[in-house]
Formats: sequence, structure tokens, C-alpha cells
Amino acid sequence: MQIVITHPNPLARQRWIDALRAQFPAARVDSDPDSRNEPTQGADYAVGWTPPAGDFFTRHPGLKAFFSSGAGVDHLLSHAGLPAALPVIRLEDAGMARQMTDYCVHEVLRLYYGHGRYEQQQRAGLWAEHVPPARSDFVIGVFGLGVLGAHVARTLHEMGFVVQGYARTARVIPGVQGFFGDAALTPFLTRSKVLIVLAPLTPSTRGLFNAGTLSRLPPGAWFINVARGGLVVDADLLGALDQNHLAGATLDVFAQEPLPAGHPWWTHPKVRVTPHIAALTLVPESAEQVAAKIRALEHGAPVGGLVDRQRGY
Ligand code: OXD
Repeated sequence: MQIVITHPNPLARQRWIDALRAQFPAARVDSDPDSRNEPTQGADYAVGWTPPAGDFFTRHPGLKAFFSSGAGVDHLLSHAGLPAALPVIRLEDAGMARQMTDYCVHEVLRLYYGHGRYEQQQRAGLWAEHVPPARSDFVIGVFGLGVLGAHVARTLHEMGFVVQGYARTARVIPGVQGFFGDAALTPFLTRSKVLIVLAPLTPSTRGLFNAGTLSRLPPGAWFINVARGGLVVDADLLGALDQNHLAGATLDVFAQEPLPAGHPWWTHPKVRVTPHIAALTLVPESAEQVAAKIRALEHGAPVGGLVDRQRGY
């Protein structure tokens, strides 16, 4: 068996090679292009992130599956050479749900207890306490109830927050009020004092958060994007912040990454920026999951995380 690893980050690439060689000692596991420069018929399985444009898929015509080394697959589905019938498989949790939940809980607690104000007060030498709002006035909306979104919503509910969730199709999470389908989007947004965006980037979510939808959020709402920058129209978010409709935004993902020097988000007083770290790929757990799925596929068994190309996730 031959497995090819393609990843723009050399460190991540080497970690995947080492982890999968440990899982499959008899297999050939190499980076693409093959570092040993031996003739190759192409790999059986590919694992990675943003395979290079050009002839990657023609050099590996016998692939049985491509495993995304992340939860998202937009980087693959937008590849012009991706064969239409090639199974694409995303990571399922693999340690990401815990990290994503920690990130969102951290932001929510900071907002709820007003720590941003206390930081400003410290700089001004000001001693003043603020009583947090009633929890019923601090509704948290989670847009996207996949593995990660559902974990975030469930945890915030268990912490005593009022949580509502939005998904394309019905998804029951005990204690979390569900809003499903296009018609439910506006009622969902109008109650979300904190909006956490955690949905995949697909043709139907691209640019979904624009002047129209952002204006549906209640005045003083906070916008958190931990999904993909492409879901948001930056100029419209900037407008909503500058017109004081929104109190602020926490952004972990951007239309262009790394966020370019001079971009308004770097210095905007109402924006908190992190460099796409809300949920990192943990290679040991992820390689174990990928290896288990490769073994299942080799035995003709079904695997989870198979991407529906029509839906885009
Ligand atoms: C992912 C990501 O898709 O890190 O896993 O964004």
C-alpha cells in the first residue's frame, strides 16, 4: 500500500508521515512529490491539506480516497483537478471539539463577565464593577450544528447559558432550541446576542453574513467566526462594527490567511484576532482515525466523515 502526504506546512507534513509510517510499517508513506525519487505508480490513499494545483491528481490516478487533515474540506472541493468520483473524507472531531469548545467558552465568559471593559478600566486606572446581564438577555446562537457546533452548544447549555442552534436540517440537542432551514434564519439571528459561526464554507454559506443578515442581530451583539472567513463579507462586518450596531467581533479565520499586513482587523478596537488556532489538528489522534478508516476501507467497510459533494461537507 502507498500513502501520499501533501501539506503546505513542512512540520505538519513530517508529523503525518511519521505517524502513518508507525500505523502502517509495511506501507510506503511519502510526501508528494515523492522525496525518494523512485518511480511510483501513484498512491492508494492521499492525506493532507490544499494539494498543489496542477497535476497532483493525475500523478495519483489510482487513489481510493483523499483524507482531509482537517475538519473542513473546502480546500479540496475547490481544487480544479479533484476527480468527481474520488471519495473525500474529513476528520471527525479527533480532539478538535474540545479545543473549539474551550475557545468559544473562553470568549463567551470574557464577554459575559465584561473582562474587555475591565482591561480598558485598568489602563485608565478606573475601579468600577459591572453586574453581568440576566442570562435570559444573553442568548448565544450557534450557527452550524455539526460535530464541533453541537459540542460547543451542548457545553454552553450545560454551563447554564441560554443557547440556540441553527442548522440546515433538524438536529436535536437537549436543552438547545433548534432553528432549521432558510425560513428560520431571521428568527434565529434576531435573538442571538452572541453569534458563533461554526458552519462549513459551501456555495450556500459563502458571504451569508452580509449587511442584511448582520443587521438582523440585536443591537450590541458580538460576532464570533471560528469557521471560515469566506462566510462573511468583511466590508459589511466592518460597517456593522463602525456604525455601532455590533459591539465587537472575535475572528479566528479570514478570507485570506495569513491575514495580510495592514488589514483593518489587525488594529480595529472592536475586533479580537487569533491566527486560525481555535481547533488545531492533533496529528497523533488524527492519524489514528485516518488509519482506522483506511483499514475499514481495505475491508470494504463503510467509514464516517464521507463528504457529500452536493452539500459541500
Ligand atoms: C479545519 C481547520 O478545517 O483547521 O480543520 O480549519
